[in-house]
Amino acid sequence: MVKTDELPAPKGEAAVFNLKTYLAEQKQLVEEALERSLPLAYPEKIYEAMRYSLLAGGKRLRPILCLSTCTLMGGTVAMAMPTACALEMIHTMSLIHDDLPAMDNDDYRRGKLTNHKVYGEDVAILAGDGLLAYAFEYVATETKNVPPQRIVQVVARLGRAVSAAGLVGGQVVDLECEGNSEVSLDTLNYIHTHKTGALLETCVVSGAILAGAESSDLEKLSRYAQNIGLAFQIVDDILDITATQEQLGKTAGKDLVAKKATYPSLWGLESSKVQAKQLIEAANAELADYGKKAEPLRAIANFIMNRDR
Ligand code: GRG
Repeated sequence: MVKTDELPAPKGEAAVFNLKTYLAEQKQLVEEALERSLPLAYPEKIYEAMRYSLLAGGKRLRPILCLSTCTLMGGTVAMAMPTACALEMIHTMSLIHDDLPAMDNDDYRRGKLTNHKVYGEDVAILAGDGLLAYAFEYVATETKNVPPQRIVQVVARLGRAVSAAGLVGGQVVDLECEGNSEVSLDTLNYIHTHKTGALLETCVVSGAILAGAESSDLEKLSRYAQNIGLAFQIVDDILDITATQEQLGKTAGKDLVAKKATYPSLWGLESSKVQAKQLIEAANAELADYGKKAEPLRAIANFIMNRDR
């Protein structure tokens, strides 16, 4: 049964009904697929730790973006679901590692104790590693009715997104900038286009590749994704200031305490909102050629702007 009340209520009247229903249905499909993707096995401890974080909820935006783009480009949900699950495994791995004491050191994530708080740092590191490796295995072994050359392209994209050219690179620069409130806009953009944007772009582009999209479509969709990726992070920085721990499911107000450079610290809250809105408009402009079919991607972009967690 779809529990729509578990989703954050988007603001804006027109968006409420359709978007909420769409996201709730897609989320439910993803939750069921994730539950099936990782059965408990021996050694139970590591599978439990992996499942603890993978099945802890979250908005499931990354898999939903992958599924929505695949269907927009003429593919099916079934073609994209293994990749959608893999993207969530990779995202979850990055959250587990990000929360470790050696990284961002957080006690709460998705409204629950972080993985290392429950299983210890050693098992949490391994749970992240296990999810990362399994993501690649899962795409390669579970993707059906898709030409192998498209699957290889998706695997390559996933690898790049998590590599030093993606998440890892963004995280390293973020760590280097710790305690430095003089970080330039270029550096801040580098951190977030890599830490947050690279995986979001891979979600969108992978869905399109699986459906056999033309390179002109891939280019438009990449630009859509880059714009929503940056907007997502700006909103994340705003919510760190304006939302509560209950809303976010993780510690709020951390950026201010750590004197971290953020978009609001560079631009102020109001200008940050304006910038995020402009990025969402630019993202939606990339979808102009697809008419009504692109409604889910437009709605997701608007949701990213208006989310409250
Ligand atoms: C070990 C290969 C490897 C990489 C790890 C730790 C790390 C390198 C990178 C950090 C990446 C990171 C945590 C970026 C933040 C992205 C972000 C804004 C997460 C929050 O995403 P939401 O709001 O969360 O979609 P939910 O819980 O809804 O899924």
